[in-house]
Amino acid sequence: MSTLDNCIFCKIARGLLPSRKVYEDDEIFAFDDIHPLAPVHFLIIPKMHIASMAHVGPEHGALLGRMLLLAPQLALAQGCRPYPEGGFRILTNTGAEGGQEVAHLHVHVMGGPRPWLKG
Ligand code: DGP
Repeated sequence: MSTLDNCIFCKIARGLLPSRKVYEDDEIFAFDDIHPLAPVHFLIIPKMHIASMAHVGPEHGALLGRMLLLAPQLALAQGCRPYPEGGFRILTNTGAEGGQEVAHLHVHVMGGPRPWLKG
């Protein structure tokens, strides 16, 4: 599996940096965001280093599909109320103008009672 030595999310996925783990399997790791914008706010990442959504290709289709399929399941497990009263937001910032700060592909999953800090 390709990882980058100087990537904080590669280190978190490998357990070299602490995080509050939400989920883990062979390919995927999920953990609470350190600066939550909502009562529930976690990140789903691939364990392999992919810099952003601008770097994905057809070979990543199954992995991305699995990451997205996990979101509703994990959102409920982390305390989001069911659709339609509850729900959640899925967001992936990409590149500088897309607001991406960490150059390792991650899907934000946010939810819980409003108001939230943003949006
Ligand atoms: P983005 O702007 O989409 O690249 O969001 C990066 C998010 O990652 C941001 O909401 C804060 C979070 N984050 C950054 N560093 C760490 C860390 O070391 N641990 C955890 N748990 N989250 C982090």
